[in-house]
Amino acid sequence: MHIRPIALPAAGAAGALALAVAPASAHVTITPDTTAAGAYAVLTFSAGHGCDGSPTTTVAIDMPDQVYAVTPTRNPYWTVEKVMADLDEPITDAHGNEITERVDQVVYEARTPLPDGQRDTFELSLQLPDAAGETLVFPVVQTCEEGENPWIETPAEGQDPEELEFPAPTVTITEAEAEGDSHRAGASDEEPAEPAASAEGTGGDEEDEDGNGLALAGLGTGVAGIVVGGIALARSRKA
Ligand SMILES: [Cu+2]
Repeated sequence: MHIRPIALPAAGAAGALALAVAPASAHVTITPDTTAAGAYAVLTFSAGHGCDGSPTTTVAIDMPDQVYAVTPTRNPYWTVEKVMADLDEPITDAHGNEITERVDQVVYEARTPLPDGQRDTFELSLQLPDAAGETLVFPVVQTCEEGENPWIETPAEGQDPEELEFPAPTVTITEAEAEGDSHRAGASDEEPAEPAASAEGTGGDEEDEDGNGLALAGLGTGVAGIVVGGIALARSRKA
């Protein structure tokens, strides 16, 4: 229903390639720049056609419950509005701020309707939840001058998603990236071993034990100055 034979004259190699992936690319889809758990991602939604030939006037994107904050990218052909919803219970974000509402929906409304046969994209910036393996569903209702396409279907247990007429676009979250752990990654990449890296090679607790050892050695001498020095050294090593 969403693949029109009339699209084929765009033949050539590109046309053949497009045909091979047509069922997915013709729908409303999401291209994420990252899928890593907890990462800040830009999700690019694309609408590849209107409603049975009618130009698109509104694209309303529902946010999954696990997403609280969204920053939509401006698009000169559309106005954009965030529809907020109160949370049942306030939550505290990573900066310690109390959050009482979340973005429930992002609505793009066309200043100039998007003609059928042309595509446009809508970018949403948001933090992916720390939920590797979970699939986020973003139901989209595409409204046209005549009719609408409710991209809200999800496959039933065991059902082939390709069978759906109006599948909701989704993003499946993958394992978090090992960012901020770069020195560990370096250690396993055969870079010159730093003292900390070699300590890790013989056991993760080595660093703490070093610190305790210094403090105890200081106590053993009975000289207060050395104890203080040992503690200071232990602290500086931890920092
Ligand atoms: Cu389609």
